Amino acid sequence: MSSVDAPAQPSSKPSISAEVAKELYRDMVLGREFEEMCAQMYYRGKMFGFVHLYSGQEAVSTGVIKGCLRKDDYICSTYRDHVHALSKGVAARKVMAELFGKRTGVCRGQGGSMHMFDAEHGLLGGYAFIGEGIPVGLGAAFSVAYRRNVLGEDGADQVSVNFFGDGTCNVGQFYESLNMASLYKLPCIFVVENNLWAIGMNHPRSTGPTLGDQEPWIYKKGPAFGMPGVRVDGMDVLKVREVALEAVERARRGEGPTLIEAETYRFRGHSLADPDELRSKEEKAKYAARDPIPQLKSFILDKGLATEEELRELEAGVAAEVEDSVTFAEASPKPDMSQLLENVFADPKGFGIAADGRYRYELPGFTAGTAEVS
Ligand SMILES: Cc1ncc(C[n+]2csc(CCOP(=O)(O)OP(=O)(O)O)c2C)c(N)n1
Ligand SMILES: [Mg+2]
Repeated sequence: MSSVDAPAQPSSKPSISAEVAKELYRDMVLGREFEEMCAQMYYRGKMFGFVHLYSGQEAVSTGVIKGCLRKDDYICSTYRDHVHALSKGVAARKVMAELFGKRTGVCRGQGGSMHMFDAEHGLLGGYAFIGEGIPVGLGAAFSVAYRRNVLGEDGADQVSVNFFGDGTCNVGQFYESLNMASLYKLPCIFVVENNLWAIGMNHPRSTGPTLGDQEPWIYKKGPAFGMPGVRVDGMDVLKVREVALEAVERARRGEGPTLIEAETYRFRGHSLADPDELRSKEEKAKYAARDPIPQLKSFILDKGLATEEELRELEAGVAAEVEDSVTFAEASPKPDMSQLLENVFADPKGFGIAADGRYRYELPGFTAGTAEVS
């Protein structure tokens, strides 16, 4: 089964202004360039742990976030979160510095690749455990509905968007959250980035068919929970933006949640540690030909929304921004030792950093085997 061969909705390309087209293009190029730089920096040993890149999936982040969300709206991401953060307006410098584990990072170097969080931009986190972010985004939507419906705050019209993958749709939190969003008519949008794979598990091998057909559709689970389910070509930023705008408007009007299944593809392995040997050459080539960035570029040039020269300038601006993020991250200080136990709940046995900056404890036996920190 190849779910992308069936017709996606909606089918027509919407008309957009030159300004919006260029904004979308810039955001997708920024996402791609940033991730390619991450790969270089990872292989040069500048980053630690697992790093999951988003290359290929840019049309989803850009179409949903840059294309229609406000700064005070909320998003929840996964471990593939750098580009969602960028689209939401977090500075490239702060994301790169976080990846380098530096104090100037968006979580002061304590989150790393999978845990980007920024309250100012409504980024409620990247989450390493799959499905973990979904109830968090749901909670944000609940708080908005509560402020509007119970406390009578007319201005409470933010929406909360949850991003997660196809594999994550077989985790219980997905269904629990769909149910609650529907029950309370929450301003919550569930965006499934169906890239056909969950590490090495192909989507049709892990997901049962929906009623009335033999395909493992995810969008059809929306109506089962009383909300619209929409399927969209996730390699086409304009189509993604179109369905996202509709879902966002619906949520802002207080009409409840929407489930969007965006069909997309990652151009690299699951993480930078993955040799990516399971996916066929043919499948990779098929999606490479549908790369969302050149697609939008052709559209912009065909419609005369910008000249080649303008787009080149824009690309040069992005390259400079990404380069600057690395320079900034390199030059930034490491977190101070005093940060080590910050945001860690006090241990009743007295662990902590003493005034002299040394590791402190009150129960001697408890330190057996613990490295001394100085
Ligand atoms: C609760 C939990 N179980 C298992 C894992 C291991 N794991 C990491 S990524 C992943 C696959 C997720 O695939 P998908 O939701 O399609 O997201 P994608 O990586 O394709 O973006 C799994 C099972 C995990 N991180 N959390
Ligand atoms: Mg997947």
